[in-house]
Amino acid sequence: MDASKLFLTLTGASAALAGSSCSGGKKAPERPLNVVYIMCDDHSYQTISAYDQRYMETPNIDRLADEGARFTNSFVANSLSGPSRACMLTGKHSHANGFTNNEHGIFDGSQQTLPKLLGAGGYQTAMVGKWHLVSDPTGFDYWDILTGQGDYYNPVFIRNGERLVRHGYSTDITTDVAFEWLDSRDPDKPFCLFLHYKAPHRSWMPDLQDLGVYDNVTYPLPETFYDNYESRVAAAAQEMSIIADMNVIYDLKMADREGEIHTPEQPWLENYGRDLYRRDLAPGELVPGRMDAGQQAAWDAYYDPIIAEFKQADLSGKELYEWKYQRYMHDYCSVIHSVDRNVGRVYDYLREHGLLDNTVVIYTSDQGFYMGEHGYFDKRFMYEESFRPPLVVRMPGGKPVKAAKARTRVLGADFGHRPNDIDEFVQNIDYAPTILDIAGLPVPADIQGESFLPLLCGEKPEKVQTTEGKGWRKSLYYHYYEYPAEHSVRRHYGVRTERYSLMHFYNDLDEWELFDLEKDPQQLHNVYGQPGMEAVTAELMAELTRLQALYEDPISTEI
Ligand code: SGN
Ligand code: CA
Repeated sequence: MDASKLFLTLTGASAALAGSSCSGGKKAPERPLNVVYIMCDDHSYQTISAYDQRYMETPNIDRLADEGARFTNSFVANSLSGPSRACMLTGKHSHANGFTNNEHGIFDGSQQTLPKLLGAGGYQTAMVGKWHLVSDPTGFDYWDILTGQGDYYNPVFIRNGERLVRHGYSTDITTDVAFEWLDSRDPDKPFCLFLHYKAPHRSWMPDLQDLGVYDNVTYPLPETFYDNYESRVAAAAQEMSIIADMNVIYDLKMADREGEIHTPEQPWLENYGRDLYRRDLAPGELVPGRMDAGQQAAWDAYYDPIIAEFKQADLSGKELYEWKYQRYMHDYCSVIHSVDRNVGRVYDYLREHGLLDNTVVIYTSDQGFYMGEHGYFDKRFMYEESFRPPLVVRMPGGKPVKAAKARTRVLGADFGHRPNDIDEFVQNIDYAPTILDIAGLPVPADIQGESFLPLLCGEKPEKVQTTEGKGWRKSLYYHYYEYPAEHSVRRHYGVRTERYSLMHFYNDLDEWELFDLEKDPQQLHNVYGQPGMEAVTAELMAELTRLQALYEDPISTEI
């Protein structure tokens, strides 16, 4: 192991455990520490009120941030579910852990992973909820996973290899299963619980109790909703546009009981009946992953009048586009309402069982998501909204973190400033080393991420392995692979520094994009090749090359 890294590992862990800067000089947290790692699927920072107050309130997630830290420069290495999960489990970029895309990936469970390292260090580990890595989980004491993407209603789980259907709503059930495991664990050993919700993945089906919860809200249209993609070829070539690709039946649930609906602008919808958007729904007996008759009646009671009104309105053009945006936001935010409630349940469980003072709670998502920015839904791009997952960490004892003074500017997103913000660049390859560090366990040298526990302890790291010169890392590497595939986002890799984002789209395109996030936080103007950008471009190219060499990315279309 790199000596400086070892030093950081030890100082970080000891600061946390000795309760110095992390506990404000008060009573030290009991050791060893437990970890509850909560990860949603596609949860945008825009729909967490700790980050953005425009859309909805998330008091339970906000409380975690208030009682610890809010990360304002948190990024992923590859903005897609399976790859993101593999990065988290291994602490390595996609090419190094072998799981580059959802379509062809099968996670190699024989490799070194976080749960195996925790287990060897005396921890109990459980993986509950969305897994999405195709092969069975390895290295966990207990696993109870949703099949594939998972279903919202009456989902199928695989519990330590045994298939079973659980009745109810996915987010609630996933929390219930986690509680059952927590209740049955050995109380004398520390634990790490991976609690992975399927919500709010497409097609954004709310819990019955939350249908209509935001019906009186009109969501502000993002400024870039009607982006014309001028100067950005790949940005235009995608198929994740709310206007062009979001389906009013499949995504927005607008098939009536007769089964057919179509609009002049989307005649191809003619062939789609209610079964398409209702793949989670079926009349009659309980079918795994589908609603039962009672659930369906409650669903229809809410949707039928909306469907009738939609048919009657016969919208087209901008009226239709903006109606789609509103419907999308209503569904998505209603799904998050349930997630936030369940985060509250987890908090209450920890409090009621006396675990809040010796447990670190992490809340994040497998990637960021578009809430209509650039006209998009989905993720995948290295553009800011999908590159940035939310990340908040509640520290044992619940005191706001006192972040060290050296701050990185937050460009490309407008979060305002809070005293417990950690503005340094972190990435999901950092989660494994951070959790090992929290556990007081050594971080193997081949892990590519860095422990950010020192940042949570208010320390200024002297040096980390990915940085030339002093201090914390100053740039991030990104690589997205899933193309050709759904949504048609081209393969690309790139480098993000405090001010700039440089990316190269390759395969059947050969396009570079460069954004000055200080002048153009919304990334509307690609300045690659513009006069005056030569020196900056050369510097960024050198940094990109350095990172590709450091991480040993072969840049091959074969992977
Ligand atoms: C599904 C969705 C896509 C989504 C991918 C990946 N289509 O294929 O919209 O991009 O998952 O999402 S759907 O018709 O099945 O809803 S990921 O978060 O799992 O990577
Ligand atoms: Ca996802």
